[in-house]
Amino acid sequence: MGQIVLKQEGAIAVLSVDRPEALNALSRELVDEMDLLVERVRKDPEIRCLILHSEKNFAAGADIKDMADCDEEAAKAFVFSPTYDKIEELPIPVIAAIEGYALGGGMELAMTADIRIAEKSAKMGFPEVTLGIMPGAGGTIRVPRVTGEAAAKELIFTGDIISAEKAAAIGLVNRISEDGEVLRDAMKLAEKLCRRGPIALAAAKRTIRAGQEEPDWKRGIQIEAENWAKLFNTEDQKEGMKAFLEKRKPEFQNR
Ligand code: CO8
Repeated sequence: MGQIVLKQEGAIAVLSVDRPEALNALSRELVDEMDLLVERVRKDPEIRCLILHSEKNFAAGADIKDMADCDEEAAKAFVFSPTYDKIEELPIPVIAAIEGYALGGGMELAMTADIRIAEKSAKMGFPEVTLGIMPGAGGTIRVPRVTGEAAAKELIFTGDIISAEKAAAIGLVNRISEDGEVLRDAMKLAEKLCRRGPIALAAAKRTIRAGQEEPDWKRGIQIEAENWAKLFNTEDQKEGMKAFLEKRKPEFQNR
């Protein structure tokens, strides 16, 4: 216990792995702990943005020592996905701020975020095939979604560890920060998102996801129109538009 930490600064929560001796590799116990903290974030209406960030290394993958002796049954029991799905489904923006290595199950954790920022010298990749396995916590699903299939296949098939610059070029990260600045930049972005309407942000997040999963684009457009119209039931819509007309900044409610 105690290898994962949740800190809160106002409306922003920062979830960090604290296992420097193993480059923040993710053990099963650690992910169990993470699950409880993610649940806490989900239930706390004061939290409007979550940042995933760990000092020095984001996470060098799932713990290889934990997995080395698994057979198929034990591997089936070795699940990170429910926790990762919970993060992706949080009704608030999630930002991954990546320092050092983000590999395998570590990069899959970063893929649950809505926005990824990497520092200049960060190193990312999916080295699973070099260990005789493949990504197993959403990598084969979430990576092609953001990079397109061809870039995802190159990354996952080669197991290459790539630079922040290459990651940005294929859309794996949104942007690059100077070394040592990534958490500061993520906080700045989070502060901006916290000033936006939280109910509208949650609806936009839900609608973008629904659109990606909806094979019929006309149905996607319809879902968008329905979700858009529902926002006119909210105080935030009244406040946002009133504030615009009164030439002042809006004060949105907690989610
Ligand atoms: N698991 C366990 N220990 C690790 C891991 C890891 N993933 N990564 C690093 N460590 C440990 C090392 O064993 C070492 O420990 P010790 O000091 O006790 O020997 C310590 O961290 C420092 O590591 P290195 O000495 O290797 O540091 P280097 O700077 O020389 O190398 C690397 C850094 C390149 C990051 C190297 O450590 C490395 O290659 N690590 C493994 C990376 C990897 O292959 N990650 C993918 C793991 S598989 C995976 O994530 C599958 C996900 C599927 C999830 C599905 C779950 C259901």
